[in-house]
Amino acid sequence: MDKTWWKESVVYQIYPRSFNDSNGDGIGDIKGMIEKLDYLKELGIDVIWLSPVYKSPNDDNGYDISDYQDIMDDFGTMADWEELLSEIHNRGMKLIMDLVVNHSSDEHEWFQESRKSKDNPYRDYYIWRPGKGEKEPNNWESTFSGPAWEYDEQTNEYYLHIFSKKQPDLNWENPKLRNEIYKMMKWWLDKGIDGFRMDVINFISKVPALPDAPNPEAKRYVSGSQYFMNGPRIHEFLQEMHKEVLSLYDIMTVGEMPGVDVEEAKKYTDQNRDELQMVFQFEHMDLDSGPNGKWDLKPLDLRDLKESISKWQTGLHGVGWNSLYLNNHDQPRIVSRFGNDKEYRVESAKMLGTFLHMLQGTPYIYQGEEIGMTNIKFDSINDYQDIEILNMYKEKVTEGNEDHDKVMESIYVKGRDNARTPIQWDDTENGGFTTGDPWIQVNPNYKTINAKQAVKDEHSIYHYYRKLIKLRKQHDLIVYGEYQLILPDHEQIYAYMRSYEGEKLLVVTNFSEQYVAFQLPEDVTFKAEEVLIGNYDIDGIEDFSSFTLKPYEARVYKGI
Ligand code: TEU
Ligand code: CA
Repeated sequence: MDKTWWKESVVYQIYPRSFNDSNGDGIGDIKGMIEKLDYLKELGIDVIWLSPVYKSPNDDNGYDISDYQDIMDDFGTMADWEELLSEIHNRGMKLIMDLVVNHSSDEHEWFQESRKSKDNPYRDYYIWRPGKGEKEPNNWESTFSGPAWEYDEQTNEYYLHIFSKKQPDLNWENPKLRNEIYKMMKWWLDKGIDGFRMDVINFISKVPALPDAPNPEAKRYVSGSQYFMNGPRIHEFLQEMHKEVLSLYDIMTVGEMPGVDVEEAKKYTDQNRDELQMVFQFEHMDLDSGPNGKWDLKPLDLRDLKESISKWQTGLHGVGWNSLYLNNHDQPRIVSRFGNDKEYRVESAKMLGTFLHMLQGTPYIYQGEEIGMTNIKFDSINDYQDIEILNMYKEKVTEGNEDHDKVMESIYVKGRDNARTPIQWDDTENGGFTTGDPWIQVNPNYKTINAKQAVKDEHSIYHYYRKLIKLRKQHDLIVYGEYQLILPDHEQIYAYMRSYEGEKLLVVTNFSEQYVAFQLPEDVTFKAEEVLIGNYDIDGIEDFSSFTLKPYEARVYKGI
């Protein structure tokens, strides 16, 4: 397997609005980020992924871009951004930017032109269709509730929007549009950035006929994802992008891809195919949902997690490359989700970190994960800010007849705002995030959970993460080793081996709050030589093949 810097890096995601506010307007900003770069360097981060900071009316917190080549006023100026880039580079870190090109904002100049008339030169930058009688062109549902089509009076046609109606989908069938995007990408790369995280990039090629999706339950709108996820021309488009842009730079690329499976991911990430380097896949994030989607709550069965992760670990080994993540700005906080944010917050956060960071792939840490930040529970729906949550609530409760309490419960468990409350820097008012009124309320647990406390306490999650990151730098085994699952049917223990050039790693993690006995299966050959890391004190290596795990305990042995 080829060795490269992006396989050996650890990435930290910044969600700008909630990171650090430097001027007291309640909104995180670029100057605020610069203030915290030393904190990230200390943590051991190699690459920063910055969620969108471009001009945007903020219908979806910056994922609706109205100018790809300018900075949002809330966040600062282009000069601030230039300073950020050079301060990141000065510290030996890299910066990757979010690339949101499945859709733009409806306030983008291209769309303003596009909607003017059917023969406007920008008309075909977007996806316009006449209605079917009084109805939308097809029955697709928007990710953020309601139809995926919006009627526009000016030309008596509808435009497609897989996300909000302020996020019209761009028409990748149009070579002019594709060239504009490539030009814009080069403009950023020429400024010296180190790569892109590509938003829903496997949605850009749609089945041209845009057919109705099967609808056996006769719902008003249904998901049309089979007609745009991994669509007919997706690999062609990515190969073209690679040729025109990506191949010209030594950069890192990761494609966010809902609905991608291992076979498809091999195609996207096989370096001989010249597409991308890695993908964010969603399989492990969907395991605690029932058949009716993310709001349909279901407890995690650890065996499902093992099956899924193992499939990806072995499937991409030697072919493509994995991304490793348990958190981002779209997911609830992992310690509240697969861990226990009450009695065992510190233990379970460290256990989950161990589980993830010892796998093969490039690890992503989402801001606040390194201090074990938890989900939020606002009493009132009015305190939530996320368009997905608000639209869903309106559709189900305000306009529908679902139970308020039941819907609030699903928001408490799965809502995206769980991950979007401001970073808790210290125990002063608003967690030191802002001196003003924060755009979304700070989690009241900031008095005990905050970065200042974590940095001071050598037993904190923060210092444990530092160690996990350092270990990856010290051992090629952790980066490149082959993965082997052990105890596939155990309901509490997730254990696996890694092996590389005669060295082995045994990772044993307890996903429960019980004391559980671990016994190394007889057909696994391993002899421990040292304890690499663990979240409880252990004496030494003597009992490595048979021991009792404490609640949420994690142990990593290195040996042969
Ligand atoms: O997310 C894409 C996506 O399909 C989901 O993760 C989805 O937004 C959501 O979590 C539904 O439950 C990307 C961005 O990460 C997300 O923040 C944006 O809202 C979305 O694309 C549109 O740009
Ligand atoms: Ca600010």
